[in-house]
Order: sequence, then C-alpha cells, then structure tokens
Amino acid sequence: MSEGVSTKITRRGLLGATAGGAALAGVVGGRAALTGGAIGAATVAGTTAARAADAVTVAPGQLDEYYGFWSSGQTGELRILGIPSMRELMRVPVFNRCSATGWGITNESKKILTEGLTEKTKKYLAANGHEYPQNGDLHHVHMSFNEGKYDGRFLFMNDKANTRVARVRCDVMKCDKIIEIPNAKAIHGLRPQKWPRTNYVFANGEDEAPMVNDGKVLDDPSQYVNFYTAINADDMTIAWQVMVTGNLDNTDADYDGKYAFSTSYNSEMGMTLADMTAADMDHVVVFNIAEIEKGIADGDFQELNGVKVIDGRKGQNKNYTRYIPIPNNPHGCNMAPDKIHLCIGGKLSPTVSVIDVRKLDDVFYNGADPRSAVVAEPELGLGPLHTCFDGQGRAYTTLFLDSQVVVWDIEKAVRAFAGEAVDPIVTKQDVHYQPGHNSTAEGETLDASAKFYITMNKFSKDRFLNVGPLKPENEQVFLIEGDKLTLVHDGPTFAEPHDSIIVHASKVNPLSVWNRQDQMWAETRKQAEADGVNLDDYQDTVIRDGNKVRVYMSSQAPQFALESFTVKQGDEVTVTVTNLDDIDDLTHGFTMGNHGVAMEIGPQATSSVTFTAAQPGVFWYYCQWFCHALHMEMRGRMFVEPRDA
Ligand code: K7E
Ligand code: CUA
Ligand code: CA
Repeated sequence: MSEGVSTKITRRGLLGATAGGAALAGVVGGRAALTGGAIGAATVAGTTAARAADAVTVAPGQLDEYYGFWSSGQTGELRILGIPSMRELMRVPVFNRCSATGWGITNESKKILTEGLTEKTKKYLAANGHEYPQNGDLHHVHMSFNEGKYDGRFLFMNDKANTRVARVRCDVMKCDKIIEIPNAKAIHGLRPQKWPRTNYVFANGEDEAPMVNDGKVLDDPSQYVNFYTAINADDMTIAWQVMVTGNLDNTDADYDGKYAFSTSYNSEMGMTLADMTAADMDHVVVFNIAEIEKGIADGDFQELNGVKVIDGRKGQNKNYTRYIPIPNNPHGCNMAPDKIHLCIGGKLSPTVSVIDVRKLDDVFYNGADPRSAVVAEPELGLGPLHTCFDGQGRAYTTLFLDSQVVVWDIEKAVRAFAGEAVDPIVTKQDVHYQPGHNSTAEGETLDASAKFYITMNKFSKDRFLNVGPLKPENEQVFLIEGDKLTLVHDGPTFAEPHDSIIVHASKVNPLSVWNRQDQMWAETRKQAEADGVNLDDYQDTVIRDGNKVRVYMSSQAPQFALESFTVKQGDEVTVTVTNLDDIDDLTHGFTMGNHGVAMEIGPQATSSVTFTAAQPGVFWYYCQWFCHALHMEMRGRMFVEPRDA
C-alpha cells in the first residue's frame, strides 16, 4: 500500500464522524489511529502487498478457481463473479426487470414472476397497473447442500421488499421459481438446510403484523406476530410455518439436521427505534425441526391462508422452539463448519455470542436454562454483524462501526469464557468502509478454506473517482496467510454488495447450449403443437386466431426466418422465436421497435413475447445481441394495417 498512515487516520476519522454518528466519532477515530499504525508496521515486516496480489491474480485468458454468487440488494438481481479475480461474469435477473434478456417482458419470465403470487397481492398490483412487483431487495443467496457441502443444483434467494423467495437453476443460471410467502412480512434471512440435504429452505419474516392482516387490527402491536417459514426446496411449496415472539432477522441451520436458528433484534415488539432498542437482551429462536414435523403430523396447527402454522411463541411450553437471550439487537447468524458453534453478531453489543449446538438437547428436553448453551461471548469490537469461517477454527467477524474485520479463535473464546486467561483475538484488519457481510471460500460448508477473505463494504467514500452524490460500494479481497490478512483488491460495485457465497468451480457445471426440451418454454411448446408448428424445425408461420396473431419464426445467424409479417391494428401479437443455432455463445435477440419489447434467445432456446399492435404503420424488429458480422442486418418489419382498411 502506497498510502501513508497519516492519510489513513484522517480518512477514517472523517468516516467515523459521518457514518458512525457524532457521539461515536471520538471512539472510532481513536481506535482507527491505533490500528492504522499497527497494520502499517505489519505490512513492512511481512509480505508486501504486491507479492500478495500475485497470489490472487488470474492472468488474462485464465479461469478463476471459484464461482462467486452475489446478491445485489435493492437492484434485485443475482450476480456471478469469478473468484479470486472478482471479475463480474454475469447478471441473472430475478426480482428486477432486465432490458438485455427480456426478464419481466417475455411470456416465460412473466409466468415465473406471477404464478407464485397470492391472489391478494395480484389485486394490490393490478390496482397499480402491474402484473408483478416492479422491484426486489435480494439480500441473501445460498446454494443447495448435500451432507453439509454445496451440491451445484440450485441457488435460493430472498426478496425482502415483496416477501418472496426465488430459485435459480445452476444448469442454465436462470430463475425458474418465485413464490410469495403467505402470512409473513418482508422475508429477510434465508438459508438452506445443510443436513442431510437441502429438503427445506428456511426464510425469516422480519416485519411484525396482525396474524390476519385485513385491517381489523391496526395500531395494536400486542396482536402482531412473525412467521418462520420452511419451503420445500425441490418443488418450492410451503412446508410449514412457525409463529414466533419478536421479529426475525437472520437465520442458519446446523450440520445435524436437528435445529435451525434465527436472530431477533426486536424481542421488545417495539414499533419505534427507542422501543426496539430498549432491552439489553434480545434473543435467538431455536427451531426443533423433528418436533415441528411431528406437531404438523399430529394436527397441532392452524391453517392460515393455505399454510399449516405451528404456534412456537414464548410460553407455549412445547418443544417446537426455545428462546436464548442474546445481547443486544443481534444480527448475523452463522454456523461454524466445526459443526458445533453457532456465532451470533451482537451488533449493538461488542460481542459475538457462541452457542454450542450440542447443548440444545438439554435445553429442549431436560429443562436446562437456554443461556447454558452459550459457551463464549468474546468482546471483539464495535458493531459486530456477520461471521465467516476458514475451516481451521478461526472466525472472521465484520465490525461495522470500527470498519474492521476481527479474526478470532473460537476454541480460545470458549476457554476464555470458562475463566482461562487467553485472548481469542488473532488480529484486526482495517477495511474500507463499514463492512456488512463477509465470505471465505465455501466458508458456510464443510469444505471451508483459509485462502482468501472477501468483505462487502457499505461505503466506498474516497476510494474511487467521485461519480456524484451516489457512490459505489466497495468489495475488498484479502489474502489469508496465517495470522495475517493482506489487502489485494478493491472493487467498486453498484448497489448493493450485500452477501456472497464462494463455490469451487468443480461443483458448478452449467450447460453451454440449451436443451431443446427444457421446461422453461413448455407452455409455448404446447401452444405451438396446437398450432401445428414444430418448434424444433425451421419456422416461418403466422397463425390468426380471432384478434390474436401468433408469429413463429426461427432464427439462424444472421437471419430471422421471417423478413416481415402483417397484423391488424389492435391485434394481440405473440412472437415466438427459436434460436436454431447450436453453437456456444451464439445468442440472438428480438426487439420490437417502439413497443417496449425485447428478449434474449440463447442457443437452442425458445422465447416468446406478447404485445398489442395498437398503432398502424411499419415497425422494425431487430436482433439486439451481437451475433454475426451481419448482425445489424438481422432485422425485419411488422406491418400493422389500419383497423378500418
Ligand atoms: Cu444480510 Cu444487511 Cu440483509 Cu447483514 S443483512 S449486513
Ligand atoms: Cu442475431 Cu444479432
Ligand atoms: Ca432489541
């Protein structure tokens, strides 16, 4: 790093005042100054940043060792990066609309975006002129597991804004299911079951609301509840829900298939900031999966909007849930790959609370005090949010207010809690700035490794050229070498580098060309068969069906099978394009001028789009994915005849 230590202190002091709040500025600035000096000395004594950077450099033309799957927060898409290079490889639209691929425009994507919505929500949307939510807030993406390791089948992700959960197929890297979660409000934390495999995806409802939210109860929080949801991962249906006390923030599952966990920052059920932060202790809810399944089988549930709901609120005296008191507005919930320790970020408390999951049986069945499962609570720094692991007994916790990561030893933290005079902290490293989530390679699995550390920072401040009041956020990569972290990469990113998982490339094997029989266009295929059109062969057919017109055209670079087609003003036109090119990386597109219509058609794929030809005239369509030297010429005309002609 060429940057002088004194500059760093000034910048960090400034940051403390703006992001940490005036009251904390002195504390944060002071800590930063000390740490800045210490890190500077360590850099001189140890590996140079330049040599460390070499260790994660991926030369042009070389492939990365890992896939990174990134959530994009309020942008609503999934992003795929190459790791460790941090090259952005792909954006997969999920909860957002996409101009390049036609996600949200094609019939195939609209089916996925609408079919999982509740009738109520469809009504709210229709009143606003929409078929599906126009935004999404994608916080957490996680891959399906088999025996504690990634299995390369699916990615699951949440939409906090519209209470949805989506699934992406890893064979084609496209979303194939989106469901709205009934009863719950604002799905935030999301994790797949790790053991024995991902049968369930667990999803947390963050916002409190009346159990039946029909306007009869409004400003009476004593009647509000929250819902924990288990989704059947294989068919994306709701398995069951558990009603809980307090709200739900983040979640994780154990490596035994017995328990799942959620943090709650609002055990107070407060509706104001002051009320939500009133208590010193909130809690982690522990869900006993076998007991919940038994309760469902025994009929101990109520049915609410088609979902079987178990009552797991405090004071139920059943074995569905337990509440473990945790300081203070806790946030992150991360299960260590040692299969034993669950780490809860204290957020307003400078501690991480460590729960030994082997002690939970006693809490459930032998009346042990829930706090007896807490086996360590190291004081790590200000604003601990999320923890990741390197598979070697170390934990890496982001400190939001300190703008640092703290590396600490889990076993030493347990010994210190038991009274031994050991310091669990291995090192602290500055990050830039205000980190939220963090990742190590496969760190949330039994394949966790200690190669590199990625921090997703909410603020970039002065790290990049100024692009106006809205700044990029910043993702940083550190090389892990024993006790030392060396910064090797800064990467600006558009909203929001919320969370990521890092998956070894050997576990992900996407296709290069679509399978012609793919389910994605099954309905379109059915309609084509009814129209006597073979989607697997050359197509240049126009079918008139009342005021509906169905246009089938195949495409092969650099031509559409139809140079033109004719419809009447007011017709509902469906254009189905099949890309008959059977070549890697040869994607065509179809954009209809002045109609807000575009779609991607990958090699061997079929896509369709429906629109109304409202105005008479000549309209050009063209291929918008550069496919050939004569790509510009890959176009044609739609003639719209005036209605009374
Ligand atoms: Cu993953 Cu922000 Cu949604 Cu923590 S939560 S930062
Ligand atoms: Cu086909 Cu451009
Ligand atoms: Ca609280």
